[in-house]
Amino acid sequence: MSRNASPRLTACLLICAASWVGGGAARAADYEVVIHHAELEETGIKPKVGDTITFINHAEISHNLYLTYEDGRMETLDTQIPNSTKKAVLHTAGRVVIRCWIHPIIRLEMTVADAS
Ligand SMILES: [Cu+2]
Repeated sequence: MSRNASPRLTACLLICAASWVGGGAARAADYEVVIHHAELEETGIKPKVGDTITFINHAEISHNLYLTYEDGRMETLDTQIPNSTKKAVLHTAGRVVIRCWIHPIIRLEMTVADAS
């Protein structure tokens, strides 16, 4: 009995692992947005829920970016010194506004699509 159950379980695990890995790779993308002196690079990207945005500070000053989602939730990325990176995983569909606590002139807006 256990000789029959074991191959079936193994097959199931392989299929599950393949769909998880494959699905994950297809769903989640990684985008990079460069911060120049006092502006965020306009990328025109169209990210989805679960995608990651890496902010790269190429300015000679520190920034402190924060994301505001359409439902009002906010995420602050903390102080970002020159030549450092910060990552944000987009967790809600809809409009997201990215601004800097230190430099209110900095603003980038994007629309996050559903994951599916
Ligand atoms: Cu700033």
